[in-house]
Amino acid sequence: AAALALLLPMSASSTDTRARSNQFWWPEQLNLAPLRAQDLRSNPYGEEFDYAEAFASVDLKSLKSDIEKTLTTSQPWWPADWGHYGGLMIRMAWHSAGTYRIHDGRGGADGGQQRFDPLNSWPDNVSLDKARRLLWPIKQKYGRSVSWADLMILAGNVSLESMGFDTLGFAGGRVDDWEADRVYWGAETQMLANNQRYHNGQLEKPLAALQMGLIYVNPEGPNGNGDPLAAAADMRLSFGRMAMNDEEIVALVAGGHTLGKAHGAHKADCIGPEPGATPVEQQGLGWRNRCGKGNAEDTVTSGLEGAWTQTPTAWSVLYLDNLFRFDWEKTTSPAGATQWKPTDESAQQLVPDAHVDGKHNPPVMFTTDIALKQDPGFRQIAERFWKNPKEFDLAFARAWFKLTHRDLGPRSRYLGSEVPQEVFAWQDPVPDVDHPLIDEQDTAALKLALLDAGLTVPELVRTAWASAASYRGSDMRGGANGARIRLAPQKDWPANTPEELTRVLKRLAEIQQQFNQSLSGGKRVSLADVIVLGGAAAIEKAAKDAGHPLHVPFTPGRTDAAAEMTDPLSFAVLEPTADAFRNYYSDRAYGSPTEMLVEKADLLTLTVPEMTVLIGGMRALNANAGQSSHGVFTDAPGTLNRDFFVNLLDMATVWRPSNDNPGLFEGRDRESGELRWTATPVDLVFGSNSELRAVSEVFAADDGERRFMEEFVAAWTKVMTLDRFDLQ
Ligand code: HEB
Repeated sequence: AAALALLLPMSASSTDTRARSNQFWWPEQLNLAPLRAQDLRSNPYGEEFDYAEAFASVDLKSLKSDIEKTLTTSQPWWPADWGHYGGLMIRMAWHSAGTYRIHDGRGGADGGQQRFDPLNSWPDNVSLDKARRLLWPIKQKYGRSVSWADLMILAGNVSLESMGFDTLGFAGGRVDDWEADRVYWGAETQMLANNQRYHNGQLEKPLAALQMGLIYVNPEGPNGNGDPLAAAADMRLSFGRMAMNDEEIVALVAGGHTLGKAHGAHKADCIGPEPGATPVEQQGLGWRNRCGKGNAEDTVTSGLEGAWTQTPTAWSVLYLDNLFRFDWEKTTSPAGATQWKPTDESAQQLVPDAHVDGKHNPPVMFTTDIALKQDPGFRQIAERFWKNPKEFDLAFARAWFKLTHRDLGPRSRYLGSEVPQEVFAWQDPVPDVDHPLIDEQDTAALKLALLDAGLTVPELVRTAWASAASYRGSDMRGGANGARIRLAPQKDWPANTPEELTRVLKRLAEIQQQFNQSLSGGKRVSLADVIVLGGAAAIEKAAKDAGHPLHVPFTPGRTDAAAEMTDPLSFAVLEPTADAFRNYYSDRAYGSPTEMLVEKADLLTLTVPEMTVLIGGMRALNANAGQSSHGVFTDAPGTLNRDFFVNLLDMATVWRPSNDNPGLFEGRDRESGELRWTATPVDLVFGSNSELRAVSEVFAADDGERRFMEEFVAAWTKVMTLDRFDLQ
């Protein structure tokens, strides 16, 4: 018994009576939980709730004036610094948006995830529980018509405006989540652990923050080392993974720290546990401060202390002015944190205290602020901003709008009366439809032309999939609209089999042109639509060839984006380094082949049955990247059939790892030993993982044919229309 006990995972204790997941017993097992979370049933507003409609009923002006009033009404339970909550609210908005990361599009303001642990309890989010409680009366008043996600960002905007800054505007449309997103925030088991997420000197992908529990970087420099140049490198890396360049970094940090203050009046041992670890009577408010009044001038948030400027509730260029006019030396806050103060005697009394009348303090800088002065690249930009405050204002306005709207998806999702007119490249814009669309008759004729174009079913399917499946639900980027598949960098992605793709797209464009010439009444069809319709036509043919004719729905209305509005660097992060649906895997993927299967399915917002039926159907359609035959368990490749499931579950086949091709598998006839099929781990997991096997059995059963066909078409159509926000 003693030996057996040793095999238990470390955290197992005989008194812990909670149900344990299979991940606890078999941590290596594929975790399908992210896909289970696509279920809408935990939304208390119900599945029918339409947020856009609800938001349209809100008078944005009066909502903003309600927020404005809250900002300047100090509450005794959490007194406002200088009588204005603006600084706190801007930090809340920035921390809400700032978790966004480009490599998987996760994080960001959408969903209002800051309400939930772990973000709610991250050490970097100290005191933001108070900011949200201050806003509760407004949330209560507007109810479902204003999401928390929108409210947090809007509160940041109103704060800036209330303190004299002209923002570019605000778009609503962020829909609240109702449970914590299952985001991979890092492997650490301790908050703020040092140096855990670097492998070969590289920050682990898709992470963007440098330590667990931080939004981005440590204000005291890497691991708190107080080195501004090293801090600059961290800022570039980390903000880079938030899609921000040097100019945007300088604008954001200088702009943000123009307002508000840091809080570190006492040592950290004054502070109680974070919200997630508080007893019920604290009602989710964490970090209770036992020292002094516990708030106001005794507040402990980050442990750094002080304001950057002499007017912390009014927009100015004083942050940059102080940074360059004074020499700065290292000092420690009352809490013991490393920060910087001016050497100049005359500067020691510049900043009025936030709470104590008549008291004055020196301005402060963090190591990450000093980085803007010491790093040559940052310095050049910061000096330019200092000398040209108008440029600084504009740069901050643009960077703030991008920061807070980056994960809201395309402009067609923007709601409300304050959406800026200007179109930004990072919004991945597509042109408006400015002509009549093709009707059902035209569509039928075009389908015939597409099937008569000398292109195969797999070619048409692969091309449509490559185009649409670049979508990711995390930040609503990618997808078929815009036909950016024909532009750099997508046309050259290895997963897209570029030689074939170029040839297919050329042919599709010829057909598009001929067809458009034949249309009357100004009607036109875009290449983006032709690509998707090609997939639909191919699947209809593949189903007919399998003896089961069916209809694949198609709705025209996509347009073709120009190369000028396509920033190749910004699109590079959408590259599928693995796409299990095309049985494609590269060593640049940030997970194993099967983990990347669930990752891709999750980014495509698929459920477990949708993922399963798509894999089986795509294999039968012979749609693998590079035309490999792994997982194509059928004698009739290119037709739509459920042979993948039937043959995978067939006990007459026995599977072994391939000797010649490490990472691949061979399926042989159990009796004769004859080679029948080859497979990747992705193919085999549908027979080995017990939950996936359960779904595979549904399609392999004798009564599963119809279900398979219908579910495949439904899931395929879902993927093809993920970016059609105009249809929803
Ligand atoms: Fe910041 C504050 C850090 C960026 C905005 N900041 C803060 C603090 C800290 C930090 C530590 C203090 C807290 C307390 O209360 O204590 N940041 C930081 C870092 C970074 C940043 C590290 C990177 C580099 N910020 C930023 C940005 C922004 C900001 C980007 C925006 C835009 N902040 C801010 C504000 C504040 C702060 C507004 C104030 C708050 C109050 O007042 O409460």
